[in-house]
Amino acid sequence: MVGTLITVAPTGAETAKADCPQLPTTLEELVETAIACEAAGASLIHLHIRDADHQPTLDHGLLKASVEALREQTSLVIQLSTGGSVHDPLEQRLTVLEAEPDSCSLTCGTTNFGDDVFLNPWGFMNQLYVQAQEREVVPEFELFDLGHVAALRRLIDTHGLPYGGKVHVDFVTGVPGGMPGTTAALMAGVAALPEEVTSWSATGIGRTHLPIAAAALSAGGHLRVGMEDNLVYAKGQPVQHNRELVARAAELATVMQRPPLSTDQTRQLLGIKD
Ligand code: KMH
Ligand code: ZN
Repeated sequence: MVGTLITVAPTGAETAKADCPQLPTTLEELVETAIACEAAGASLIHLHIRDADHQPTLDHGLLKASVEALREQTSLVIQLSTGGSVHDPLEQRLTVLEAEPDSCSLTCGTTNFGDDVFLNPWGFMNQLYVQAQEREVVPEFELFDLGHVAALRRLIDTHGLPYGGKVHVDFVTGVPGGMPGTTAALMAGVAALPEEVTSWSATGIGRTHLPIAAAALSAGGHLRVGMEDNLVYAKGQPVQHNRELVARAAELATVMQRPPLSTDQTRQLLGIKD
């Protein structure tokens, strides 16, 4: 497909609302953000939600309400994070799919994450993989490191293809402890991908956001942008709204002759059910 899938990851689990009041944390803010980002060119939303105190939560009722509100008010593909925050227990992360998203993240291995550890043991990945197959949810495989590519190979060999028959991966680069946000590291990851992979995207954390977007576009990849990954638009210019990052990504993609995919085209690309 010649166009570009633009994913927006608007909130994440790491930034405190107190430190960044423009971070969308309430359902109202999330819906407003999603509508604006869809209009700017995003076709998929990678979602972490917050509770009434703006703290990351995996509460089932809140997840379900968020999925329903976004489904009602946008046509975005809705991807729930199963990564949560580094403090979320594995058992609770396994309940996320009960909220019936279109897609879910599935990180292919444990990684150092700043001063913390983002835990994804083999047994957990397997349970999530099978649960996604059974619930007809399309996983997006998050690759923070080259070793995660090997784990993806092992998952496919063990369980066959995911629901929908497509394999989409997202390189999350530039996390302190994971693969660096450099073109060389990204290209090493792309070169190592299993042949079953049908599409890939990439994001760079912090100052690697823009260079990784440019590298991904030039190599035929898709883009993930958003305040989960980057809070600075340019030097001295904090991001005020996720729309700014999506609009810049859409502009870059269009200049590269790969304009943003529509939500229908993204559903087709990823094998999401209608
Ligand atoms: N918040 C990170 C610890 C995911 O969404 O699946 C994990 C994360 C990955 O953001
Ligand atoms: Zn996430």
